[in-house]
Amino acid sequence: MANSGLETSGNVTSLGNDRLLELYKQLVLIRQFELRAIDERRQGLIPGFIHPYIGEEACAVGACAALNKDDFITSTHRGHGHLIAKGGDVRYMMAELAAREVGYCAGKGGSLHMTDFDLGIMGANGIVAGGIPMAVGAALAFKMQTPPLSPPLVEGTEGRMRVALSFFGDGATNEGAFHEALNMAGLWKLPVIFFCENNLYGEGTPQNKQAPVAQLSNRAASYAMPGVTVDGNDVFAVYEATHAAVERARNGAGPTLIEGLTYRYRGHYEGDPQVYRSRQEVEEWQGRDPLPRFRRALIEHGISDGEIEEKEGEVFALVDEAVIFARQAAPAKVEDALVGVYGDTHNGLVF
Ligand SMILES: Cc1ncc(C[n+]2csc(CCOP(=O)(O)OP(=O)(O)O)c2C)c(N)n1
Ligand SMILES: [Mg+2]
Repeated sequence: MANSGLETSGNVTSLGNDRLLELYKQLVLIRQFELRAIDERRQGLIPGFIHPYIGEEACAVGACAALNKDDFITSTHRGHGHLIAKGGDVRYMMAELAAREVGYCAGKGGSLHMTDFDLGIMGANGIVAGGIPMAVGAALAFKMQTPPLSPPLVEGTEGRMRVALSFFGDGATNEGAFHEALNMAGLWKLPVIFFCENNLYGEGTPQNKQAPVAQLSNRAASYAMPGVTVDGNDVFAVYEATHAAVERARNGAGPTLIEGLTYRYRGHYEGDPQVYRSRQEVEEWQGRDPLPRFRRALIEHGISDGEIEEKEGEVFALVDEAVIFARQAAPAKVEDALVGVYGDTHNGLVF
């Protein structure tokens, strides 16, 4: 789609069929994890809020496919998909949603704060645009550490620039933090990728009532970086744009703003009455569902129905296991509420 100065270099077919099947598994896992979490919440296992990502899965999966394990991401209030695509463990995620002490934040953070530093996940974030400056900080550290001052997490990557990728919504691009972060990243040519998931709404406000520009990638021009708009429901398009941005960042050429056009099929939060949009609009977007679309692409690549169904079976088993894990785990204890607040450790993590 629209492009200003970003060359695409990642050839998605070079990923190979095994990798394509893994990406499909991630798409299905994100969706099934959330459908199950919604169901378990109704039945009382999960006490807090859930902002479902259903419909937007291709953004997380396509973007994270272009990253390495030791690259970092920041996420949002709609973060389950980002965590799963970066390798998050659905057992600890479900346990966190259920406020269990084995959960990602010891059962104290819920959906909005899940973090796994070992996987480069700097956390979901309840503050709109809050993760964007954090990614810029990580990118500044990566730039200062290249060649690395300490041994790299992944062997054989000495001297290679790590990158940070920040996921955020269309609404976040109207926050001051977005503009300040892009300004600094553009000025210092930091290895960071800004990934805007434009799902057309910030809560119940349509995007055209919150921003004076229709194409949000145009905002990149103010900060001297390429801006590109892609079909955010197409894993291939997202992967290729992100791959190009990552190459650029690793080579020291600086940041990129990517806008993925997508749509959430459920409410802003689970329970949202959704009075601000029509059923017809939702159905139109459901016709562009990223999952059946990627499934068809796999068949075109010569992958069989049987191989695909095997992956789907693995997903159902993982989600079942996650629910059993969460149900059987001990609840977080009130007396532990302040543990981890002031620089002590929990499960080996320094807070
Ligand atoms: C700084 C800040 N302002 C307002 C809110 C309340 N809020 C939570 S989500 C949201 C909408 C965000 O829209 P967008 O960035 O497009 O993300 P989406 O929900 O569409 O994924 C708002 C306003 C908040 N959490 N933080
Ligand atoms: Mg939005």
